[in-house]
Amino acid sequence: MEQLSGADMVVRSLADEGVEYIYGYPGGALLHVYDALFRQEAITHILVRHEQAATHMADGYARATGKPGVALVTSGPGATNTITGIATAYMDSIPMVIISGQVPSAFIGSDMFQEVDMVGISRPIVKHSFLVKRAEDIPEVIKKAFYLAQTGRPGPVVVDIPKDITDISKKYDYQYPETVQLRSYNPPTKGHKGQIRKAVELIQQAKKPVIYAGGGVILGKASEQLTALAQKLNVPVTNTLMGLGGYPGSDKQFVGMLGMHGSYCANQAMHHADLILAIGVRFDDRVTNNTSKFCPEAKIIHIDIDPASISKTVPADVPIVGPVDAVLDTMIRQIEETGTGIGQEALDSWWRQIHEWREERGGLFPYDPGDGKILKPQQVIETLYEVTKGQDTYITSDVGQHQMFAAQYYPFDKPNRWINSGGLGTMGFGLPAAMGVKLSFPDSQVACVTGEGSIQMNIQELSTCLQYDLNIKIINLNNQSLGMIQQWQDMQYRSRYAHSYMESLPDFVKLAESYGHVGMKIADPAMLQSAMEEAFSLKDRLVFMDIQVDPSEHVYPMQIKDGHMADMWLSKTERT
Ligand SMILES: Cc1ncc(C[n+]2csc(CCOP(=O)(O)OP(=O)(O)O)c2C)c(N)n1
Repeated sequence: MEQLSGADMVVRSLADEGVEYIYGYPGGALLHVYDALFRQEAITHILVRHEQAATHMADGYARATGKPGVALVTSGPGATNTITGIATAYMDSIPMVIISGQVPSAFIGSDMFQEVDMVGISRPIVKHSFLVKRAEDIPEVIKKAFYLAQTGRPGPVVVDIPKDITDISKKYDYQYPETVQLRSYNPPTKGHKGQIRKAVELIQQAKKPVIYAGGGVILGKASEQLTALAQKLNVPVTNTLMGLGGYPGSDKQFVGMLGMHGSYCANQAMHHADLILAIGVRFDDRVTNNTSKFCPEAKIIHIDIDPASISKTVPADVPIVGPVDAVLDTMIRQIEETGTGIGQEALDSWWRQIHEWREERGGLFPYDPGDGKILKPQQVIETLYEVTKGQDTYITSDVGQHQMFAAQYYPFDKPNRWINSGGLGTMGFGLPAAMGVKLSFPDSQVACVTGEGSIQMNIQELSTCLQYDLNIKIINLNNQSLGMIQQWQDMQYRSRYAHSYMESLPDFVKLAESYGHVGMKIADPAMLQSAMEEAFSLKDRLVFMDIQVDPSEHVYPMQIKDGHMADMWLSKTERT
């Protein structure tokens, strides 16, 4: 049998697992592993400038490819710098493996230099964690970590490895296991047929059905099944922020995103529905508004891989635990056998109502274009779509108004193309996530929609972009303020802008240039389209577009706190 050191086993196990990229940053506790990385070619290591960015890169890679992302960090501050990234992945159920160095086994608990209890600190935000005790265990632990990260409801897994265990002078038998056994971890492989039958019966009796589909459809690779089912039934579909692209955004059955900043049409449809087919969603508070007023007339079918998600905030009438693709396959087969059953007359009248809601507002997300002298953020996203549509484009975002504008105005027709931190809402996510995507899809367009607040949270990664030729496009919707905070301050604190105005901002053009990239500043609405076309034509350059937008713009609709789904502000002066 092949003999390898602990450090070499770590790297070989990752290669045998099929890992292509590791995003990392070295340190004392990891030097053996870095030496092993130096002596191999199977895996490409990307040297980030901050460990938080390593986790977001791994996360962006995972969201775009569907495969687990891998981050490698040293003990102590290296490990703690990953916490926000791990929590971001945990909240959105993203498969990720984080390998952290640890002080030598004999010194654990002695407050040694750069010692931190990584397993303890990360426990509430991981799917599982391992502290490796013997070098011989490394292959099996890594196999288990990947298995756990990507099966069932995916999530991040930490593998903490003390330095002595990776010692390059000691060798052990190496064999990467083909399978793993984990007692008491048996994620479901199919849904309960009887429950699916009950769901089909409810669908067949419905008069005002809506499909409410979330990130679970994308994670569960079930977009095809969702689209087939929705089109077979001819019912309206809404997506959560995490589910965008799970159903084609430009299809006529799509009524827009729902929830806090969802479309008038989607929120009305949900509120008045008599049946909600909830697929891979978690009835998040940013969707439901006050749960006691949630969809009063609706029966609820809830499909999810994670039994803990079912009836967590809103009780389900028909719960179905199982992988979304398999459950929908069975559901489609049953419907094909029995017919959709939905009465045509009732469905026609429901569609008439849906169209009325749509027309009443003049579209899904109408906005006031103003006098044409100042750029509106909505217009920037519409132009971004005009310039990139038809190409295979991935859009990442940070967190704030720009994120919501991107979600509302960029129709995503395919899954895995819209990449944002929905659950934790992590500013600083967008740039490194875009880098993880661009590495895996170098020929695709990758744009990061951001704000001047968020981009500064991981701006140092512009340096990594130059080193690895990550020629993404940064669309900075610069409103000179923490826009989403100011929106809330306008709406709830009589415009008392407590610490939400950025009195000093860098010259982003010079900043981009100093990192070796192209910077563009755009303030004139007439220049927007041509500037954006130019930026996207520079395929081998990173372009930072600093776009000056109307600082007084708000994101609408906005659900009214404690109301029902369809209680919304529709503009600064109108409410439902
Ligand atoms: C790490 C982090 N800190 C604070 C917040 C709270 N927060 C949410 S949106 C926002 C403002 C974002 O400003 P910017 O990036 O400029 O985007 P804009 O809203 O102006 O489009 C803040 C501070 C957060 N989501 N993440």
